[in-house]
Amino acid sequence: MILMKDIVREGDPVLRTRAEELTFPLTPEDRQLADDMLQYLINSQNPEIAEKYNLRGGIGLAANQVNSLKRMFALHLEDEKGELISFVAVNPRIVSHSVEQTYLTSGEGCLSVDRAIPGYVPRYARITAKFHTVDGEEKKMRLNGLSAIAFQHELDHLNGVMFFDRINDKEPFAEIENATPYER
Ligand code: N9Y
Ligand code: NI
Repeated sequence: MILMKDIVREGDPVLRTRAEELTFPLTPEDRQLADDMLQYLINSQNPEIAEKYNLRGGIGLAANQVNSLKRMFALHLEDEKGELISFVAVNPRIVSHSVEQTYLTSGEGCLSVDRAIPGYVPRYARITAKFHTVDGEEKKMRLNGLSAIAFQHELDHLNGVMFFDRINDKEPFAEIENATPYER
């Protein structure tokens, strides 16, 4: 079971390192890691379990954050239509995206960052993503709203990028071109 002590924090070089592509079939260890990452998110969103184990709630988790440079991340969230978006993405990529941007009006946070960093983080409003499941099956998915924002936050982790890298440092709340804000 992944706990907060297993989550790497800001300053650790693993968060600034590009994660490596996986080949199929995954090893039993890599499958276990995928399961554990998704389970962390599920547990962290369950009030009783989160309190018992002191888990900070999350909707996404990238392998870098648990000190592994494997190209995979987990997402577990309910989108604006009330649909459950829950999967592990292996070797994910964005194959196309909208010109329109979006950003969380409340800004972003990160399980690897123990401080609040104010500012808008520009993201594509809509993306078409491709990735492999843990079984090696190729998936193509259109995402928008919160799920698109979260996918981009996680893909950034796999590339060694942190959300605050994308904040305008002179004017953190400067208006973002072509953007429709996302109110959570
Ligand atoms: C976990 C992050 C990923 C999200 C940050 C912005 C988009 C993806 C995470 C810190 C604590 C709160 C939590 C969060 C949330 C957001 C919207 C609606 C409901 C992965 N991480 N959080 N960040 N929750 N809940 O660092 O989930 O934003 O890389
Ligand atoms: Ni993060």
